[in-house]
Amino acid sequence: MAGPPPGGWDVASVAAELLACEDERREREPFTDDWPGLDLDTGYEIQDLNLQKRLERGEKLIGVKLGLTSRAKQERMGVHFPFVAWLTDAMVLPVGDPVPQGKLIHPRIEPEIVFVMGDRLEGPGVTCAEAMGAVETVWGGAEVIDSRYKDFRFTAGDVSADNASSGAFVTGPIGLPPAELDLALEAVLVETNGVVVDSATGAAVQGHPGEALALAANDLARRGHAIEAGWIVLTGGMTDAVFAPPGSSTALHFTNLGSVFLNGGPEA
Ligand code: OOG
Ligand code: MG
Repeated sequence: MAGPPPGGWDVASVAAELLACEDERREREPFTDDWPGLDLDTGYEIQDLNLQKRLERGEKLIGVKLGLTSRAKQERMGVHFPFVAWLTDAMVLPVGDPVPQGKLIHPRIEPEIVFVMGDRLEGPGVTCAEAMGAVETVWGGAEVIDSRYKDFRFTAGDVSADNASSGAFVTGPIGLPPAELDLALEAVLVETNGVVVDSATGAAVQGHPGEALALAANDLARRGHAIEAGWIVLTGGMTDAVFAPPGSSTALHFTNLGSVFLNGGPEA
């Protein structure tokens, strides 16, 4: 296996290995098998180092994503608290494009409430109401997650280091000002290959997706960042994610925010 010997990992070598896995579509075992001390904050250091590398290679920082904000996600992944990761323009999937199988290892799709920020939001101490006051528009979205870890097996440290399994995302057809929606009651139906397999409302996400946004602002403040005007914020999967292999079709139907369709595309 490439990379330093087991137990010889540090922030720089884990960061380099994770970006290499991403670029080469190579999965691996979680680092915490060898380095149990890789905790959430160390994961954030690794994530930040790789953001720097993404920017150096020409990607643009366009926002943040939250991970594990719903009970459905926390229970499935076995990590019981939410965290934040970075979004760059390389992760934007154009509407109508298939799941980018050629770039991903084992993509899964999850429905998310997505915010476009009108104002800057800086923690600590941000409340849900303040957070919602800084939102310009609300969208339905599909995140295509892709862990660099085999079978999506990871701890909080592994997954924060891996930029929260970032892959790609696409937003739906309708953007509304937040005052026009009761987001806790905004529902989504998850349809795979023509069968509705799951459903949830916005309340699944920390009680209200605005709470997830506040959490992101407050967590980023700890790391010396704010959420900037114009940024996109993915507030976290409302349901468990569904597999999206070649040949599959996934549709996410939101009550007021329209439907998002994603074709699994041809074999990579
Ligand atoms: C971690 C990524 C979580 C979400 O919305 O909860 C995430 C994973 O499930 O692999 O993007
Ligand atoms: Mg997600």
